[in-house]
Amino acid sequence: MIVRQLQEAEESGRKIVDPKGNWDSTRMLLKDDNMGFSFHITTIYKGADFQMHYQNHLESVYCMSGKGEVETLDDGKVYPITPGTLYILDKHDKHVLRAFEEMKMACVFNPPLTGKEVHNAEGAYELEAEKIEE
Ligand code: 9YT
Repeated sequence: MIVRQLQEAEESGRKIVDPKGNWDSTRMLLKDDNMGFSFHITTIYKGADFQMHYQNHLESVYCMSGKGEVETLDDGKVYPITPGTLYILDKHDKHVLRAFEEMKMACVFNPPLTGKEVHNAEGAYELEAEKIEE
């Protein structure tokens, strides 16, 4: 069994900060743990308003705290996000995320991230990013 603590994960280099300033993500469980998914605790900063399109991954996002909304761009639907909301990008949906307050999210990716992914120009993660060395 593997046990990790959020604070220790942050301090050991697992916390990745978005170069565009919208979020940070502590990748607590990654591809080399061999679970078939990765698990991250993500903070979306207040006022963030940005587009993503995970062409190479499926992602589910559970809101633990804060308030915002997610808009799917193909149909223009807007879904409020409050604590307890789970949104599931089951169709690689192109979407915009907006944070009216800082939001704390638990995120799962399939296939798992390798470590240091940040968004490319399309708002996607490449499949083989650099690993986090501990
Ligand atoms: C909700 C979302 O996708 N935020 C961007 C960061 C991502 N969750 C990650 O890399 O953990």
